[in-house]
Amino acid sequence: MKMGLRRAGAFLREREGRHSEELKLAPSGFGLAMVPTRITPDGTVTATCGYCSVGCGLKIHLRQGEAINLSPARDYPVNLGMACPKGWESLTPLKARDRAVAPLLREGSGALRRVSWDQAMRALVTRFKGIQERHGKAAVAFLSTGQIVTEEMAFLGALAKFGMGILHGDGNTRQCMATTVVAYKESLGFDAPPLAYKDLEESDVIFLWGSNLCTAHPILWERVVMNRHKPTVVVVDPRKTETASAASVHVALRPKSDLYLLYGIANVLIRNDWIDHAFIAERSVGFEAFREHVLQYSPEWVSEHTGVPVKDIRALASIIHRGKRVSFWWTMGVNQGHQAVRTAQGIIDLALMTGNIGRPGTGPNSITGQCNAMGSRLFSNTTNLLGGHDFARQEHRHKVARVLGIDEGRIPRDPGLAYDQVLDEVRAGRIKGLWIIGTNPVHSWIDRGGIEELRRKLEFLVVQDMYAGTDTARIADLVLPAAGWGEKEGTFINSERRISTCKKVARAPGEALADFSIFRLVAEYWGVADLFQKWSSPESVFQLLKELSKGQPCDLSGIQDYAMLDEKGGIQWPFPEGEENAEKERRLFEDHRFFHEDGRARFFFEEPRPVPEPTSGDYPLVLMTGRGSSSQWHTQTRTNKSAVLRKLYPDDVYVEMNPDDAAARGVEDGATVTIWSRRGKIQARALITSSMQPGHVFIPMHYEETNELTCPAFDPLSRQPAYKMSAVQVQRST
Ligand SMILES: Nc1nc2c(c(=O)[nH]1)N[C@H]1C(S)=C(S)[C@@H](COP(=O)(O)OP(=O)(O)OC[C@H]3O[C@@H](n4cnc5c(=O)[nH]c(N)nc54)[C@H](O)[C@@H]3O)O[C@H]1N2
Ligand SMILES: Nc1nc2c(c(=O)[nH]1)N[C@H]1C(S)=C(S)[C@@H](COP(=O)(O)OP(=O)(O)OC[C@H]3O[C@@H](n4cnc5c(=O)[nH]c(N)nc54)[C@H](O)[C@@H]3O)O[C@H]1N2
Ligand code: SF4
Ligand SMILES: [Mo]
Repeated sequence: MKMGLRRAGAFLREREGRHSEELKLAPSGFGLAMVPTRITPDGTVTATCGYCSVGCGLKIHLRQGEAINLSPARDYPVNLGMACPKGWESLTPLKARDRAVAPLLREGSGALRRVSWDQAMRALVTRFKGIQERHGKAAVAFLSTGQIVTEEMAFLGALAKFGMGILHGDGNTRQCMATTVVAYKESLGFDAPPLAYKDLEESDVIFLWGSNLCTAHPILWERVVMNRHKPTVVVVDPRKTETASAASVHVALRPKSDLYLLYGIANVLIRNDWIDHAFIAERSVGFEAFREHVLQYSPEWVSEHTGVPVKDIRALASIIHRGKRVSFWWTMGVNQGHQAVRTAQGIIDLALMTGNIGRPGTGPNSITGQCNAMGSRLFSNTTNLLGGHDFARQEHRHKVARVLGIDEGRIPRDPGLAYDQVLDEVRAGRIKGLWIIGTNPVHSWIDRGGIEELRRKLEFLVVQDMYAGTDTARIADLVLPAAGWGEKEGTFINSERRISTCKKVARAPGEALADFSIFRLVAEYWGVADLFQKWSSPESVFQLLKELSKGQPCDLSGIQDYAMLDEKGGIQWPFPEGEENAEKERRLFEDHRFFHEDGRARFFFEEPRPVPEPTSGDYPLVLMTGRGSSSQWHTQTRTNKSAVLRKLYPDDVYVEMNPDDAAARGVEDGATVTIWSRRGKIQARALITSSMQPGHVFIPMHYEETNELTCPAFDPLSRQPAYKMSAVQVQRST
């Protein structure tokens, strides 16, 4: 460790020397050099938006290398000159007053005190190493994010698992995309969303399943609007959302009855022989068993479970049959459930049995959530070994060790525990050190009361965030101030597998550092900098990621460098060496060859299981949670910094409820109500609306109260939390 510290001192001095020019400019003396890379003649750079997974291109207008304004990029293939309110307001949260500007360490007195980076790093290393020495390597874990650049995710994953001996690390993508990952891997052989956004313009039938596209992916909805084929848009959602209101057909099924509906539709398709026999016979495995299974799901029986009329179930099958190019898009209404993987696979089954895959306007298409959820799925070294590899496969460990130039013995043989299991280990007293990066679980984790309780069990909690005032940073022992989007370089991967760049167009405040630089410092102080000599800058890491991806379905090796990504407006994977046409849209499976060894896709199915927390006399209402408006982002650490965005949504928590439920409780619109579940009790303002079915209520996830109510249930295969259904009661507050 001594060695590590000495080197670290040298590293800091070297940094200061290297950036002396810029240090004179930066008031704090710490921000990294401005690198106004690849500025176009009009004085702008295009950077990918740092909020949602649509990945819009934002044209940043610069003065002396620093951002002064932005506008949506017109020549960018994703958004074609459009952006939602969050995108327009991207620069505002950088200037917020509660930015974390220096490391903070909790003193004996309990207060957080400003310390130097050297003190912060010594504390991190001493405390985490001490815990590992006393309780074993597995006693320290990390929880990360889908909102930092791929190069940083890969660095964290490699540093933690190959350098620090950490066995368990997971990301907030578990809350979001884990279901899709398992579903695609099992069904198609790799975590490979087949879509190109253009498919939204080319379908004649579009199913949006458990997706509120207008609110959560507004620019993808614009792409639907651009569709010239007068598509039939079907929205499957218990709520009449903005998206459902704009659709041709709204299927208001009962919460978590999707599996029945999917099998009911499959039943009608099979009984009418509306299926693609050639595709099924030549390109898939397991259809016979699937057929046997769904033949039990008569429309009448399915109607009883879903509340969807028999004639509507038949009509949905008929819509699919009549469609020439049918695409199915799903998000959290599917992924966040107690049987989510099988539900996602039910959607994939429908696409496979009708041959709606590998052609324009088709596909079983999962839309990702965060700006870099796809980067996290492939390169965070959590569920997958770097580059979409498998920890359990010797040849994969060997390849990764060779590319990184490290000893193969450093690579664990399994991916480690999932998010909820990490927290269970904390509860059991076996994990005592936790490093949280770019996520705010005290607000966002299911049943947040549970997680606050865990704080007492931890000996040392490190939180690395842009803001010192987040719910999670406030309970940390050590806060590491991070630069945010716009203050650093790297790449994101969006929902259509497009890799594109982020730009450094602003200085991080005070002593805040890019996550990348923080990971470099940790490597130095931990004494493992030797392992990361090749990891000198985001772009050098990008070169490593290219090498790691070679031969994988997500091969990026044909992309030369960041400049090429900029020139082409991002590039979709796969783009192997030798591939020439970067502009071509890359829809997967055009040759109907899937990533399983035999090249065939698989059918999966399962008996629907009862919901984990059914309603009852004491808790008669179903609580659903999700996105509230296009101007709010998650736990609001960023979006609530913009006065413009704040005007576009209610400040305080509200609950949407049906007029009948409100009347039965004597609740008037705007009244304060008390809502309670088996876990907690909150107050909210009632918003009475017929967009809710009787018996259902909805609370947006953006308010810190919401997860006091949610029921900690998980899909057993993906371990994704089932945020979409808990049992509650509502009463007028007295
Ligand atoms: N403005 C904004 N945009 C965002 C985000 C944000 O915070 N704010 N977050 C991003 C992220 S990380 C994600 S993951 C995506 C999420 O994007 P979405 O998944 O579209 O958003 P949600 O509101 O979580 O859930 C979608 C819908 O699922 C419905 N639903 C609930 N239960 C069920 C059910 O049992 N069956 C079906 N079929 N539907 C059900 C809900 O009523 C809701 O309308 O959004 C991304 N975009
Ligand atoms: N009830 C309910 N709960 C939910 C959901 C739901 O539908 N219902 N949805 C779930 C889903 S899909 C998701 S994705 C999660 C999201 O949950 P979180 O990940 O907790 O939400 P964010 O607010 O995006 O948290 C990101 C944190 O990273 C910080 N940050 C931003 N940029 C950077 C950076 O570059 N570096 C560092 N170090 N920090 C940065 C932000 O300030 C913020 O504190 O919530 C989940 N929780
Ligand atoms: S749709 Fe998503 S990527 Fe596009 S501007 Fe809005 S938040 Fe950013
Ligand atoms: Mo998400």
